[in-house]
Parts: sequence; structure tokens; C-alpha cells
Amino acid sequence: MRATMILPALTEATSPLFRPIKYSLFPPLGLATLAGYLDETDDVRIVDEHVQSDSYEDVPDLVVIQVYITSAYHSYELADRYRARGCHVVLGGLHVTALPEEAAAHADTIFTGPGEDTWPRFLADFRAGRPAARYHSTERTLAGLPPVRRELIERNRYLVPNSLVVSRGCPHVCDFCYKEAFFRGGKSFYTQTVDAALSEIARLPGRHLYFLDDHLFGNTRFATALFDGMAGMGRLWQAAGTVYSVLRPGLLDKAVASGLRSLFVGFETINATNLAAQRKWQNINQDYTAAIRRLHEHGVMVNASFVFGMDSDGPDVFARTVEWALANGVETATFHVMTPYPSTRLYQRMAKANRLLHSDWARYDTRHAVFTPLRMSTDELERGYWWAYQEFYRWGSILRGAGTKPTVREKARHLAYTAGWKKFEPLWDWAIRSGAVGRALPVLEAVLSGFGARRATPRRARASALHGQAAA
Ligand code: B12
Ligand code: SF4
Repeated sequence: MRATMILPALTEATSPLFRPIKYSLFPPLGLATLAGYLDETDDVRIVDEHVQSDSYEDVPDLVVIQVYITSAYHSYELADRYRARGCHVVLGGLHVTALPEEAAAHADTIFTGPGEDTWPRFLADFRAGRPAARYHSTERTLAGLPPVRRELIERNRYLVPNSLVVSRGCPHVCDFCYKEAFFRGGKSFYTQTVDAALSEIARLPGRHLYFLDDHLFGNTRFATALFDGMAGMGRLWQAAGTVYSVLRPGLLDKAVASGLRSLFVGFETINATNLAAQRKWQNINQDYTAAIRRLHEHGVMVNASFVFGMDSDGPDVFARTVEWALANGVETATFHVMTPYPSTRLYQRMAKANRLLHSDWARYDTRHAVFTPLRMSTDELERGYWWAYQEFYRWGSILRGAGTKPTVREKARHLAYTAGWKKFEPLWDWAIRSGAVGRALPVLEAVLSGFGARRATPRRARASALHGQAAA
């Protein structure tokens, strides 16, 4: 069987908003995971439009497209083209799960939810010549997962080729998040076995890892055993976690001892009223400043994520948020315009209140205001969003953030990490065009490790763990 698997790009390279480095970070892990279920004799290729172009002139037996909301129209266009040629086209992923009827008009088969149970069933049906039109996932397990087909990925095209997920979903229920809807009909948070996760890690070459799990710290027993197992492997890693998981005694120390050096934290808003409205219960009453301090004391850099446009946000939210992040020495910040994704609670709430402005999915990209905010205009919201990025990443702010760090080496690490991410776009573009962005990985590793200064379990970290216990 011949199969073409496609991850369509969100934005065409001609858009002024396109930042190639952001889209050259991670390989298409979802598709490489699904490819693991194919036979060795199958002829399969993966096209990731974020890093490569293709003429799409082939006529494979099977075309697999992963559909995100912002690439939905383009995905449908590709699907229609291949179907016109007689290929069997299957669509799956977050957007298909959110709006199955819309996707079904462009596919021979659609999949809703994660693919680990439905995909092998479909493959058997397809080979037997009787594929169904729809498969809905209900059995949630990662037991017996075949190895991810990483050899189908061109490692050098990505800055972070060693991305991985060892769990699916998350134990929380924030109302703007895709997760409840995506996992409907089965468990919405489950993990691999610790042994399977450790073997996957052991198979990855080099030092650096990036866990893309929604919440790597979500199951304490699993995370503790994983970090214990990783200790001594000599890895440097990055991941995402919540404020609560950072403040919880013990776990962060183990993570750091096994190589954690930078964490993406969903602060979302510095306004507690917003948090209650978004059902982000786990962040309420957590001391955000203490969380950042604790991470920094452990030598972990912080990528803070914020959402603008929640119902209690007025026009002052942008300056307040940026000021707070800079004063706390946050290294990188990711800002979003709140975006009600179809099928989320937030979307239903907005639709009921008649506050949705349109259904142009291409603009549901967290940069555009697609709803009417309560305490400012859509224009103020979009302008404020861009202003926050500009303000946070101007040289004066970067130097101010670096200035909050206690030692010269830590100041240098802050400077190198923050400026490297946002200030050297032409250099990144050159590296990407020459197909060798992966060669920059040793530089990232050097910065993460604080130019070699970060020992596994710093003494200061142990002291702060005690402080954290008192605070938590
Ligand atoms: C890495 C990542 C990216 C990367 C690259 C994506 C990639 N290479 O796959 C980059 C940086 C490009 C990116 C960009 C964006 N992202 Co992003 N990203 C992620 C992240 C952190 C991990 C994705 C991943 O690898 N998951 C692990 C793999 C194994 O799972 P998977 O890809 O979902 O695939 C499984 C299933 O979905 C399913 N499946 C998927 N496709 C198909 C197809 C078939 C046929 C079948 C059977 C099954 C199937 O089976 C797979 C195995 O279970 C997720 C969060 C998350 N934890 O998933 C956010 C996430 C997907 N991103 C999100 C967003 C909002 C964006 C941006 C819009 C942000 C922005 N403002 O620019 C852009 C748009 C992306 C686009 N192309 O449209 C949201 C999507 C929300 C939504 N409802 O669509 C998520 C869920 C984060 C969040 N919690 O809000 N992202
Ligand atoms: S903590 Fe993150 S992944 Fe979990 S439900 Fe909330 S936004 Fe979604």
C-alpha cells in the first residue's frame, strides 16, 4: 500500500506574520505516531508543510491529513484534489473532532478523538476493502503503542527533533481548552507505562528532549517514577506544567534533577476573576510570583503563557501583564487573543450570548479577535496583543528581565535565550533555508544548561524546596 501523510501549514510562507522558526521547532509527531501502525512493506511518506513544499502530484492508495482549525480550509482543498484522483482520503485531528460534519464533506473517512484505537481498526478494514465512513475513539490506552516512525522525519529540518508525548490529555477542565471536547466518550487523561516512556526516551539520540504533553506533571505517581528513571540519563529537557505542579513539594526537585531546564507555564491571566470564569480552578489561590521564583531558584527558565480578552480584561490588561512578567524575570512569554474553538465550553457560551463575530477558521489563530470582548473593542484587543509582544521583546525589556537575575552567568543565559528566540529572525531564516536548523541544537543545549553551569541538583534548589513546602 502507498500512503501520503500530510500536516498542512497554518499560514502560507508569504504572510507577513509567518515566523519560520516557530514552525520549524517540532516534527509532525501525530502523523509519525500513526505511521507506526503501518506495515514495514507499506510505502509511506510524511509531508510537513511547515518545513517543506510538495507538488502533490502522486496518486497513493491512502491520503492521511491532520486538520487543525487554522489549516482547515487548506486541508479540505488538498483532500478534494486527492479525492478527484480516486485516492481514499482520511481526515482526523482536533478540528475534525470539533466539527465532524464539516470535515466529512471532504473525506472518504473521518476520525474523531485520538487515533490509537480507531486507526488500527480502520487499517484492517481498509485492507479488507470495507473502510467505514466514520471512526470514533472510545478506548483510551497507550499500552502496546508501536514505536513512533521517526525515520520518516527529516531531523535536520527541526530545531527540536526529539519532541515526544508520554501521556494524552490533562486532568483539568479549562473552558477555553480543546481537551474536553477532543476526548469526549472516553478517558481524557492517561499515560504510557513508565517503562515504555523510559524506553522511548532511551531510543532518542543526543541530549535534548521536549515533552509536548499537555500536562506532564498531571499524574504525580507517573511523573515521580518517570523523573526518577530519567535521573542519570544526562538529558536536558523542556516541558509544560501548571502553577500548582510547580508549587507542589518534591516533584519539581525530581524534574530538575533529571534535567528540566525550561518550563512552559499556563498563567493565562493575572486577574483572579477571569480564572474563575474560565474554570481554571487549579490556578486560583496559587501564588504566581512564588511559582516563578521557585522555578528560577531551581535554574528553570519560564515560558509564561497569557490569554487576553477574558471578560474581566480592560484596556489596561496588556501593560499590567507585561510589567508583571518583566518584573518577575520571565524569560519568554507567549501571548494569545482568547479564541473560542468550536466545541469548547467557551465557544458555546459565546455563541449563546451572540458574541461570535464570524466562522472564518483561518482567523481562529489566537492573533485575531473573533468575538466581541466585554470591556474593550476588538480593535483594542488585537492592538494590545501586538503591543504586548513588541513591548516584552524590545531590547530594553530583555535587558531589564536579564537584570533581575542574580549572577552574570544567569543574566547571560536570560539574554541569550530571549534574544535568540525573537531577535535573530534573519539568522533563523537562513538556517531554515539551508535545511540545517537542527545544527543550532547544541547552542540551545548550551543556553539551557547555563553554559554548563547547571548541576543536576543545585544546593540552592534544595533550600528553596523547603521554602516551597511552606508556601504550598
Ligand atoms: C507541537 C504543537 C504545535 C507545533 C507543530 C504541530 C505539529 N508539528 O504537530 C506548532 C508550533 C507548529 C503549533 C502551532 C500552532 N498551534 Co499547536 N500544538 C502543539 C502541541 C503542543 C503538540 C502537538 C503534538 O505533537 N501532540 C502529540 C501527538 C501524538 O498528538 P496529535 O498531533 O494530536 O495526534 C493525535 C490525534 O490528534 C489523532 N490524529 C491527528 N490527526 C489525525 C489524523 C487521522 C487520520 C487520525 C486517525 C488520527 C489523527 O491521532 C494522533 C495520535 O493520537 C499541541 C498540544 C498537544 N498536547 O497536543 C498544541 C495545539 C495543537 N496547538 C494549538 C494551537 C492553538 C496552535 C496555533 C494556532 C498557535 C498559534 N497561535 O500560532 C498554531 C496553529 C497550528 C496549525 N498548523 O494550524 C492548540 C489547538 C487548538 C485547536 N482546537 O485547534 C493545541 C491543542 C494547544 C492548546 N492546548 O490549545 N503547534
Ligand atoms: S490545564 Fe492546559 S491542557 Fe489542561 S485543560 Fe487547562 S488549558 Fe487545557
